[in-house]
Amino acid sequence: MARHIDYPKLLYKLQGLADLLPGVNPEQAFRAIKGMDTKPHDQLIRDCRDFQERVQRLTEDCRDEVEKPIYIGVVGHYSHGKSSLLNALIFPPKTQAVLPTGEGVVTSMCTLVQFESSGSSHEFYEVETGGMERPLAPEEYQARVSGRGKNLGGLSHFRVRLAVSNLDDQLFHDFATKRIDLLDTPGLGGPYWKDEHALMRWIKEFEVVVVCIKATEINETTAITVNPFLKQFLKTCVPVVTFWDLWKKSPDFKGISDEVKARAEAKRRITQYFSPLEQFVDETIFVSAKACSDAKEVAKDEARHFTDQWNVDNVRRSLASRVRPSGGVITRKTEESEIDTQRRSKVRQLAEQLCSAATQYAGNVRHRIDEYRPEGAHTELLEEMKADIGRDLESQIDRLATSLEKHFNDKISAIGPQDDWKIQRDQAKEQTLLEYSQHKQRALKQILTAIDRFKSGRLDPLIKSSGLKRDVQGRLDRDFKRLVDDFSRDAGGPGLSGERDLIVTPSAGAEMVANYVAALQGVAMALIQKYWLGFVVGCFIYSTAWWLLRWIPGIHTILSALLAVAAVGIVGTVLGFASRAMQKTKIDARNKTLAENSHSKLVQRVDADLGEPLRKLLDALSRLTEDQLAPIDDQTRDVLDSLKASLDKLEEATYDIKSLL
Ligand SMILES: Nc1nc2c(ncn2[C@@H]2O[C@H](COP(=O)(O)OP(=O)(O)O)[C@@H](O)[C@H]2O)c(=O)[nH]1
Ligand SMILES: [Mg+2]
Repeated sequence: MARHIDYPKLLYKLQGLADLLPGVNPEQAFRAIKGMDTKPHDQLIRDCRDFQERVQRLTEDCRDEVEKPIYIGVVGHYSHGKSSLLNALIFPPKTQAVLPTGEGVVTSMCTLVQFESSGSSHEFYEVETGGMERPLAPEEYQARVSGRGKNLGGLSHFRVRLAVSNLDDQLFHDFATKRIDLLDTPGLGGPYWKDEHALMRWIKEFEVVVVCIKATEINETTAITVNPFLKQFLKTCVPVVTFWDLWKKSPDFKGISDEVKARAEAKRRITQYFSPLEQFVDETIFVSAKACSDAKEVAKDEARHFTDQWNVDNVRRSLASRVRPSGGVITRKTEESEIDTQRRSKVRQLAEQLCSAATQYAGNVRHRIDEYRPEGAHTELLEEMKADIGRDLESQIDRLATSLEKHFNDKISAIGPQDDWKIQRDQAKEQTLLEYSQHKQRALKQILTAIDRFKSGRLDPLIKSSGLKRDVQGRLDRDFKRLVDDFSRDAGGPGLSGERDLIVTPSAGAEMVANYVAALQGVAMALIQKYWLGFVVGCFIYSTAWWLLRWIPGIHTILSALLAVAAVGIVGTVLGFASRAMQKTKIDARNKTLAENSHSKLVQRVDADLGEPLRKLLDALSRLTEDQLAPIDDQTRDVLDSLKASLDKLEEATYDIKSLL
């Protein structure tokens, strides 16, 4: 046998599931993110909203099904004793009838009779077509239901809530716990025939219908009014022949004196006229509700045919058999009544539908979350930008250094020994720097174009999909552009920082001093080492000649002239040394200049001139972008993570529900 469903537990779990639903809609959370435009997440939000609504609806359907009352209708021709039967069924004999009864048309509108375990007194309401309710005093109800007093336009039905504690039968406790309601209907064929539509609506809701047929009117007239309704109703019918105390008075039973035969005749007539009741005819109950309510004693000769409650208790038993497990006594916990089985299968079907829809939707949404979850793509992209542009930059720097080196070296090398080194060198420097400036402009332009291309081709689509608000995006664009423009203006202007120091022109002063000292040393050494003997001999001969030949007139002039010639020779030698020293100084200066402007040194200086500021620009650009995108990404991730957690909880809740089915 199928498992029982613990309805209170199921309702509790359904409520738990419904409570989780706000968590599966990230709309609010997304909207709360500052500077965030939800557009990229709109599809996800829509999906979640759909999900939320659908699960909510299914949850409510399921809850409604659990809580839905089961309706048992009492139908029949008017004045065939429907209200009387209900009164006798529900209330102890000799109590004042709650449902009004009487000759002619008394019940003008349906009355829903409900049972309440906890209530202490009966309550009466009128229910408007829109569902609004108004409490009524008991007498007011009696008057209104009979159509007396105010007209009933706009009313849908009456509702009576009976406190079970005031009724003695256990059956109604069952009715209260199982939410089984009885419906007293206006008689068919009466002037309230116009209520036919209302009755049709109710008929669809009925699980069981008690069909009252007056013993004296089991005929075609009654059948014509009752059959159209019965044909619409395909579930269980309980035929009840009312006024059974009067059968003998009916010409239909003429010639029959035996009650058993009368019953057989009544059943035959039912089969004859009421074809929809044919399959239930064996279970027909013969009652006298009025006699029961009046607590009229059953005559001795009738005692065979009536219980002391005039068979009204049989009607109660018949209903109990449908409400309670077979036999009326719950022998096993798993045993269920027919009504319970039906309810369980419906509830199970709806709950399963709910669970599978929830799981499926949760799966879909999870899929979407994975699609949308920002995994720091912008950080990666900004790194890529720095690396890409950095590579470009390196090759540009190398190219610039090479061309600097080539131009300057060529010019320096071309300075001849006769040229003025300083002037020529400074000219070479000026020209080289001028050319460098032009090359640099070109390199800059290329790099800035590359940045621009990277921004529009790679960064912009990412920024767009990030969910950054349009105005924030605009501000980011402007700031980005401003940084680039500021840089390009500074870099393009005359004399970017350090540009003049690109070419170093070292002074060769130290070398010159050293060279001249060396030259002097050379002269002195030459004199001392090579000519000291000659010098001494010369000095001796010269002074001897000066003294010995003093008698020769004019000899001193001649000797002086000779000394002058010798002195000139010495000075010439010294000058020769000096000029060599100067030449050497020039070569030293050139070599020193070339060494100071080697390729590697030039690369360093160009890097300081162009590379460093550009790298700073790239850092600033990436920081700017990161500062805008990172918070959005972080918060988006948080929202999506908590959405995921809610989905997990929701799925867990559906597993819980499934385990109850
Ligand atoms: N003799 C007799 N009278 C009955 C019986 N049931 C109902 N009545 C009377 O028949 C009249 C109509 O009954 P009511 O319950 O209002 O019929 P309804 O229009 O079908 O609800 C009332 O005056 C009742 O007292 C019965 O079993 N025997
Ligand atoms: Mg009635």
